[in-house]
Amino acid sequence: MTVAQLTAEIRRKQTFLCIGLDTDLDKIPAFLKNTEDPLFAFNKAIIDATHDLCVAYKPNTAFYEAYGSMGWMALERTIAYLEESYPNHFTIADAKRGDIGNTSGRYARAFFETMSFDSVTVAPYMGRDSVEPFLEFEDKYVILLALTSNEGAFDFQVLPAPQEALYLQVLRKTREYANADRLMYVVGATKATFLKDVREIVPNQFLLIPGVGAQGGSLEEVCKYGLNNQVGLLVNSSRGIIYASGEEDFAEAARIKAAQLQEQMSAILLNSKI
Ligand code: NUP
Repeated sequence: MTVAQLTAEIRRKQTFLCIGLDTDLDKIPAFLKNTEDPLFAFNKAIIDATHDLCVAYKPNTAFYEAYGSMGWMALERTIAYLEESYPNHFTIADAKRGDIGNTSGRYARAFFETMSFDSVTVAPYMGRDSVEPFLEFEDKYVILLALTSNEGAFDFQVLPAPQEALYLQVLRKTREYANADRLMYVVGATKATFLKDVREIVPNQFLLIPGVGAQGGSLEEVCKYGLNNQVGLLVNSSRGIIYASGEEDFAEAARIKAAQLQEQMSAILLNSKI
């Protein structure tokens, strides 16, 4: 899926919602736990109930790795199901990888070839040669961590280094790695006001914004500072949607939460005439 196709889907569906599939066996409804592949059964029900309200799905690989080969298989089934049933959704492997070049190349192969994700999140700490192997895969996207949503982001990411904050230098340097249509950035919704500075350096790139919902970020604030004239945002909520109910009605409850966000997004797009 290209960025142009993603933008067209956002306009068509009036939503830039990304649903996080952070599927945790301790949190899914009890009746699913006796099924043959509970993680996949949960994901499939959530996807079937919400696909018209969002443009992207983001499984965080940690939630699958935690269960060993069973978890990894559920992740493979989930991405295959999305590709087969809902091919117009952008898929993000939230894996936060990055290593010396040949190792990054293997990570890229795992997510782009063995599984067919459209994009993967990458930590930029090891620099250009750790990111480039991911960029070698045509029509696939790298989403670099710029300013993360957690409190610990203030430990290093905002330190002056020395001219300006480290995360701003990360943006300035890494935007040379590839065009805006191959690189995206993570900026936490909990740091919405920082988006003003982010947009000065990367006006055209898509931003993946986690932190709305369980982490308390504000969609309005994010949009105020982060929207560009192509929309340019994917706003993720994981727990706030997928665990709306722990009972048999979990998928309908997830749909209601996703629909609330979709309605807000639609109103914002209308008001800002994008
Ligand atoms: O800065 C980041 N913050 C963040 O929460 C970068 C991320 N990739 N995430 C991920 O987004 C996090 O690991 C989780 O998968 C999701 C947020 O989930 P929730 O707070 O909406 O449940």
